[in-house]
Amino acid sequence: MVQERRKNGIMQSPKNNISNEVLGGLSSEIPDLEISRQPEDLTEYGRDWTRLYPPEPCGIAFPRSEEQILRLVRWANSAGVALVPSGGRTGLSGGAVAAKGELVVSMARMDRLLEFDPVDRTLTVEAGMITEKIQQLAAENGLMFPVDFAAKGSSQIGGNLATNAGGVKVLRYGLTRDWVVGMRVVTGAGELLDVNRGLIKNATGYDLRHLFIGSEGTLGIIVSVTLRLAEPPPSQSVMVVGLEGMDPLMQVFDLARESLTLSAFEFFSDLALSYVIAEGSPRAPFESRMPYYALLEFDCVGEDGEAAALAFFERCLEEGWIGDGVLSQSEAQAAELWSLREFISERISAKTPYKNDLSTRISQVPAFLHALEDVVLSRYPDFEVVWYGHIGDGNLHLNILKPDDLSLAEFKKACESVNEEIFGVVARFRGSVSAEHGVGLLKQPYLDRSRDPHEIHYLSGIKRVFDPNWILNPGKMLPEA
Ligand code: 2HG
Ligand code: ZN
Repeated sequence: MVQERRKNGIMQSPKNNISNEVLGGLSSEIPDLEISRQPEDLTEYGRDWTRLYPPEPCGIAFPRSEEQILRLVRWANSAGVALVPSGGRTGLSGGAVAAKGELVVSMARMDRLLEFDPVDRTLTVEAGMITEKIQQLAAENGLMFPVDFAAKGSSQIGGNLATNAGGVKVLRYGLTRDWVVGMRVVTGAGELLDVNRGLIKNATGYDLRHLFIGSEGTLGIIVSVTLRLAEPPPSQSVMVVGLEGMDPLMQVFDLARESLTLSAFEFFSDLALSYVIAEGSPRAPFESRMPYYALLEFDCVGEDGEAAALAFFERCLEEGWIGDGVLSQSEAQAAELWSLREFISERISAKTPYKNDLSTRISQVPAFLHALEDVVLSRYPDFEVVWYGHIGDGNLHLNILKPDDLSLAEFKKACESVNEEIFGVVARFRGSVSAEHGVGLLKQPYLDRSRDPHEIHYLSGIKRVFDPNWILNPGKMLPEA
């Protein structure tokens, strides 16, 4: 064993040495399967954007075909090796983290376009295709893939399905779930399913599509996907307005829904803005600084569109709901305004934020925000708390930033001690402890705050049906078997 360690030149834990032998068996079983044990790959592919869990995978497999995935999953069942299905690893709940010697199954080599069908208006692609590439392919064909979020340049469509990704256009276009008409999946039991086959109508019993969507790689490995594409909207404008407090937020939202055709209604606090503009680009939207900001994107065609936008803006000013604002005059300006919102997550990442991704029904948002604000002010007086989110969907991102002088462990403990109260508020408002980021490892201990014991019992039962040996992403979403 010692010799083997020296031979590989990698310092490995005993667990990984055991896996060394086992992995040798995998190479004999599937000789052309690419497997990496390079330290930099183990680090990179063993983690996602959470950064709270040290990566420790035993290896990274890069399958290139459905057949290889099928054989890999069958081998994992017989060898008793846990697999972590892995996309672009942009997740924020640790769903793609391999911290316990698992074998990561990266979909990076499976990113081909399989078919575009202009009549069905569908795109069939392998699961490793980057989200932005799908948007481009749709646009090249005069159509649109409307699921959109800041991580689109790195995230993969398989991961989008596995987490039922939301993002900034849910208000108008819904979630990833709404655009999936077919998928091919290798179940944890090692069977290939061809689910729904591109059909719009298919009333033949349980729709398995919707079990795999949002299952966080715990039921199967998604191999390829058929997506419906949308008609692009008319030309869009972006407006950013400054708000004195949280109360006017919903009044502005109500009026905007009534008088404009909204594609997005986003929200962020001044602290979020400070982090985004700290490096000089993008710039603040206007001179005055306000405690909160809302970003609206909406249809704006010609002079009539512009007039409606200005009338909306003036009414908000007259009512005293907003203190300032700006309306984009070009696509470049619209993009710069969008970056004020979309860059937040990346610009605060150096502060190792502890993330909460909470939701309630839209009608409950104002009271929900106040109740959370009370907890935050009384329990985190020393921490910087950054508020932002998709307020038009009732979804709030609450990021607590780590002070430089606190260790990661101390910081995590301090945040977790407040979770009881945060999740108490969520429970009171019948909300969710994970609106769009998934449960993964981070929210696993809190699953019972959003799902009752009967539901969790059924979820575990479903897991057992598709993954009887519990080899797919064990410990994520559901507790370890
Ligand atoms: C966003 O809305 C993403 O920008 C990331 O969902 C949220 O970093 C976060 O908490
Ligand atoms: Zn978000």
